[in-house]
Amino acid sequence: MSTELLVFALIIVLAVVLIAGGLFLSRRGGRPTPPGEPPPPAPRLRAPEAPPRPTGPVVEAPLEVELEAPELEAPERVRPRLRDRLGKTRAAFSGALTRRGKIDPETWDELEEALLLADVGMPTTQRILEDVKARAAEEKASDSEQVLELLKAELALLLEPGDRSLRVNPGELNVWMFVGVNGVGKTTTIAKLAQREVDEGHSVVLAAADTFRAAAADQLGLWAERAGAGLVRGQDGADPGSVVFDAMSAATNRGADLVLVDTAGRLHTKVNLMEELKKLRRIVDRTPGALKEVLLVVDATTGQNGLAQARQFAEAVDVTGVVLTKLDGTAKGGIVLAIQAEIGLPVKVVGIGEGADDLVVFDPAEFVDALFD
Ligand SMILES: Nc1nc2c(ncn2[C@@H]2O[C@H](COP(=O)(O)OP(=O)(O)OP(=O)(O)O)[C@@H](O)[C@H]2O)c(=O)[nH]1
Ligand SMILES: [Mg+2]
Repeated sequence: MSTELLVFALIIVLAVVLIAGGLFLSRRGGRPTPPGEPPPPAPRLRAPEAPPRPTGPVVEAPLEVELEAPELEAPERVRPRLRDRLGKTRAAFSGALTRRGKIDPETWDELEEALLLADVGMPTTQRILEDVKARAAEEKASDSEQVLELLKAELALLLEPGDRSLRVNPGELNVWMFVGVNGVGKTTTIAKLAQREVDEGHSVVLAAADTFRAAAADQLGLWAERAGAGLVRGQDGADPGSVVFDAMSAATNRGADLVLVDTAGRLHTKVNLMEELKKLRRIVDRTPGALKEVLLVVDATTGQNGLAQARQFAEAVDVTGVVLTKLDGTAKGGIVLAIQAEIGLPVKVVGIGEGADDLVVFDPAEFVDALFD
């Protein structure tokens, strides 16, 4: 064999090795994208980058500002479903018409009992019953299956009106205030919403205006860190108004989108505490148009007492909507209907657990579906 032939054979072997190596490496790089299919999105492993620190003089002592959002690993989130957490209220509602068949006076008694058990409250229960009875007569409904369908339609209709959006106008300072009695879930709700808003790319500052309860600001600080939000806090016992003022200045200086104001829990019957809340609102109102939401947080497990709270808070600070918490552990979910029908306040979001993701935007149709098997 000549030297030329040997060289030729060597070149062929080298070419085969190079092509095989190339193919192997491209497989390691992942599934090739078929023509016409968009490339898969890159996995998001980090929280959005923290915006720069404020440039101007922001906050005077003794307030503390932690605006550098920490870089956190953003875990994959699985949003819980309302239906899965509404078991107890559903049990109360689905027990409504256990006796299937022809409508008789007992059908209506059963329905009334179920609605009251689910804490819909007497006035709203009566209103629902009257409407369903009238529709049943109109449509000449004769069996309980039809009544159940009419009931669903009536509940959806009752919950339909109301603006359920939580507003964040781009390019301006937006403030949401959270108010309510003690222990209803204000701070937890702020944490959940902060997480959601940061995930949506908003720059968020939490204002720890609960300076009354020791450790309240620490609790908020922990949540701020987890969510990648900034925090403005005062010392225990400091004037909550100054915390709100400084949080708004800090947010303006850093160009933040949203300030979430955590207020101390207070009894709706305590006049001086309700006056303090009005004052906080006035401080936010000094920046015209900044206050987008005043959210009343109501604990669903307190049932009808939530209505009295809603009335007093709405009167004091002009509430824009309700956050109904702890819907996961109660059969009293019917309070949603009472709040809407009797106070005219839309439930905007509901808390269905203690974790950062346990919050869902309230959707009337989804709620009504979730109430029945
Ligand atoms: N099961 C359940 N628990 C909740 C929910 N929301 C809040 N909690 C719990 O309720 C308790 C009180 O929550 P906080 O957020 O501290 O309530 P708060 O209104 O800020 O309380 P104060 O600041 O003391 O007035 C905590 O144990 C929370 O984990 C919810 O949707 N479901
Ligand atoms: Mg709190």
